[in-house]
Amino acid sequence: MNATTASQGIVLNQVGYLPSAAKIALVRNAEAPAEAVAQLINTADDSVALTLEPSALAIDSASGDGLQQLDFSGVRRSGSYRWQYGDLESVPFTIATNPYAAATRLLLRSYYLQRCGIELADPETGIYHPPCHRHDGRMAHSDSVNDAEWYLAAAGGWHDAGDYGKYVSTAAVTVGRLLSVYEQAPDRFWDGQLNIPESGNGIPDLLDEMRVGLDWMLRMQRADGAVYRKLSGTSWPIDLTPDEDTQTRYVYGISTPETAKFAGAMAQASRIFQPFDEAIAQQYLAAAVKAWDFLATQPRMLVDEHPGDNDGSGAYLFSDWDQEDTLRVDIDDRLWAAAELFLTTGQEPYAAYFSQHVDALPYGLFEWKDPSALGLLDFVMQAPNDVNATALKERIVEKLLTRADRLIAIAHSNGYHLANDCFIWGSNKMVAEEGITLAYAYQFTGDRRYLEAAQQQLDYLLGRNPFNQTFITAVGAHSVQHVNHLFARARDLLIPGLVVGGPNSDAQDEIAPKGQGILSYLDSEKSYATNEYAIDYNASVIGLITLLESYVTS
Ligand code: 9MR
Ligand code: ZN
Repeated sequence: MNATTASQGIVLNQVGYLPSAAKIALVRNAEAPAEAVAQLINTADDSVALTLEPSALAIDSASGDGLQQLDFSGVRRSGSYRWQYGDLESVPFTIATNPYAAATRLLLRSYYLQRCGIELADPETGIYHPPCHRHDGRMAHSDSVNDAEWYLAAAGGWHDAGDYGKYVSTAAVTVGRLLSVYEQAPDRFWDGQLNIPESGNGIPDLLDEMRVGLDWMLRMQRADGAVYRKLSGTSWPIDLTPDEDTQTRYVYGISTPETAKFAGAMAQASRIFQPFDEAIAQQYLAAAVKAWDFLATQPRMLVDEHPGDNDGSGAYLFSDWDQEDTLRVDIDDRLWAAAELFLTTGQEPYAAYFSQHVDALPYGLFEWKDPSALGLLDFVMQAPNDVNATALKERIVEKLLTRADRLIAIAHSNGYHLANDCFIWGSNKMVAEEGITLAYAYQFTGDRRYLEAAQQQLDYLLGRNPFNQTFITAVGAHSVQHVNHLFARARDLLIPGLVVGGPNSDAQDEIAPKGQGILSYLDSEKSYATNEYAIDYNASVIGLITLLESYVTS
């Protein structure tokens, strides 16, 4: 195959489509073949299910690809199919009532494989490591409550990403996104779904897994309610398995953004765990209130950061690499906390903070840099409908639709119909989150244009992209192979169900091509800035899939 043919092909969602979904495959860079029509072939008996003339060629300026659409949304019959157009062929894919069940399970199960402080012995994949990081952690610096000799017992939780650091910011938004979709679609998550050690305890496995993150976060709270930001070593544990990473691990300073995110996730968890475990629900609420009360003593954003803090772990703060305006303030974090505390307690002071600040913020992209959108959304979905709340909800939905309309315009302006045109670190998570916003726009209006655009964000992540590749390990016919993950690299493992960061023009790793937008991506285990996995990336993709599935009524 020469370079030209490598960039030719038919790309689509390799996992498949719900019967009612919009289904649009893309023909890439075809030279006009002798046959004028493309054929959708049913792989069961090689019969032709549909013939279609591809749409007129359009050049996608983002990738340089010449693209033609094959819109087969009208095909609803369950089965296994592939597209053929001249010499070009797609991978086989399905149309099914539950096409994403296996992928969702792998995506969810990945958290179990990321657990820290335990011996990992997974009966399904055979992945094993002895107990790791049991002595987490020592204080990195003295502060007003604890001195540097202090040992803060904070074993447990999840390794954040391909490295073994543990961070409150990503743990909180991961729990936040997943509990939010659980609350809206509880039937999609059940006990025994994931085959994890807690399966069979009467509690949905998703909630059991979220407790791993929540209970670790509890340990990161200081006696006065403030929350420490992260726990990690002082150097990156390259080539080491988790148990081989025996360096001393440190707890780094408190901050108001992390304290607020902690309060948001804990308050949310409190009401969701209430029917299952009253005692833990009370504990989560007490922790959330204590965090909020600490914030009340600190009206200004505060971050206890010292030189060298980021030598062996990520910053997750305003930094050379992350310069969004929302990282200069903590009002976005506090808004999420206020929303969840109000929804859980019904108490006035939280409602007052929320309604006083809600107009200061747009409906943004939910992530560690700005979690406010989840507070807005959960308020719309969960707040009781009294007069005040109804008016507020209308304003929030308006904000959301303003964003969704902008997303539709962006999606129409590029050939892969991406609602995100900002290719920075973690762009895949941004694509998934914009898909979630579009999905809610559909839910609030019934306008299928939003639903179709939401679907196309998932299609991109699952293979309809310039790489003809899914961005999730072990999902789809051509899945990402060389994920940047220290454990996987050290043992040459394929850990299934990991979402990677995706195209990143800054390509800080000096491995992926720089400055090429959607093409700044490389499936290389060395490309930590485009091909690393992180817990929050998985949460966004699980959220998008769950919403798309939950809208299907027939
Ligand atoms: O996902 C994070 C992304 O939003 C930031 O831009 C980037 C640089 O600060 O960091 C990403 O998170 C990484 C963390 O800093 C260190 N461990 C791996 C994380 C995923 O790549
Ligand atoms: Zn560990």
